[in-house]
Amino acid sequence: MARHLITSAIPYINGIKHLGNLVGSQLPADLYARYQRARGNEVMFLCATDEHGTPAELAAAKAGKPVDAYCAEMWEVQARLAEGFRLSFDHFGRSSSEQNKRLTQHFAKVLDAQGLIREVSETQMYSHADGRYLPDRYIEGTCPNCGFDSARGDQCDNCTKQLDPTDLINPRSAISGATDLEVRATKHLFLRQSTLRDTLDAWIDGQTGWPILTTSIAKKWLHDGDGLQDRGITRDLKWGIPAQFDGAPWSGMEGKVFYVWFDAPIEYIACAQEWVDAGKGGDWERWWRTDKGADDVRYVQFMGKDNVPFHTLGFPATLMGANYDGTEPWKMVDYIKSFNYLNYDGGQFSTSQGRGVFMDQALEILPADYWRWWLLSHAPESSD
Ligand code: B3M
Ligand code: ZN
Repeated sequence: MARHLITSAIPYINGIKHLGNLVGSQLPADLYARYQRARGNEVMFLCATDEHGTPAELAAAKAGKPVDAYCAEMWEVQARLAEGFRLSFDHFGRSSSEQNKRLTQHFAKVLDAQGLIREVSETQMYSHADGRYLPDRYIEGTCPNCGFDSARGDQCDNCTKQLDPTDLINPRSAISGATDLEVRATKHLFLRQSTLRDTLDAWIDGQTGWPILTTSIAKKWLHDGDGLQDRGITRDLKWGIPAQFDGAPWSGMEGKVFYVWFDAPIEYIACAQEWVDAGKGGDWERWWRTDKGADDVRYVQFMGKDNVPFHTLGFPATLMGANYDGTEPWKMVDYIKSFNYLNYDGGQFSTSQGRGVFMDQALEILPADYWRWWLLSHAPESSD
């Protein structure tokens, strides 16, 4: 009996997901998990909510709720909708769990011990109108790469380029629209991804049969322009995992949290720990540590194309970096299945604009199996 570890990209907590989100990650992952179980294979199928960072803070503020209460409520809503669509997760976790907090802080400590973290003094946008720093999605502007006028501070949704807020042309606050922004100095931890560039490049070259969509996006960010840049893994936010070393203070990082894209993929592992702590199983390491039984596991990830850079470069850099000296051999992904966008009425689905059909509405219209069949038979594999 072969063993299959399967993860779906973990949806942001900031509202009910639309059918475009569903068809690009959770639904095909569920199809694959059911297929492997039907073949008699042992399956561990994990998903969770992605609860940190600016998407959560912005959505909670809009709903007028404290962010922790908002997340708890929305986790419940997303878990019920997943049941409604018959998504057969072995566990549906939360990136805000204690398990993920401990594991994320552990990775930061190990990466630092391997010499892969450096402190960087950098500049950040401060908004006088909003009385706060504006990291990531708190800021919008024109993409310096493709000219798209609604690029966010962390990434351009049009060309997928990863950005820093200070890269944006004509930046504005996503909260108030204010443009009286001041550039201020602040200190952050950076993951020295550039050190791992050749290792990552060789690792991707060594994969056979990956979808061209996956490898082309990974190769683009490895080789285009300045290549793979070191990335800031902390933020000046209140909500998130405190930037500490295995729970001990990290001098200079007081009041800062880890960047959501640092802790979110680590939740794939923490989710298996949550599965154990929920009494559903006894051993998570045989899925995640190759020195503890995971060497014969086949690990497949599912995601939309906008998530590919973080899964082909960012998260592998975390895992490879933690094993730089060979002491923490984490299970690396064997196959990354990525999807183009499902469009709605000639344009993109949009959560922020409420454009499209959302999971709750869909279930009011038709039973889940109709949607499952239609979406999976129209999955956007070769183009949007
Ligand atoms: N939450 C983005 C998304 O929902 C992000 C995925 C994280 S996967 C570790 O599309
Ligand atoms: Zn762009």
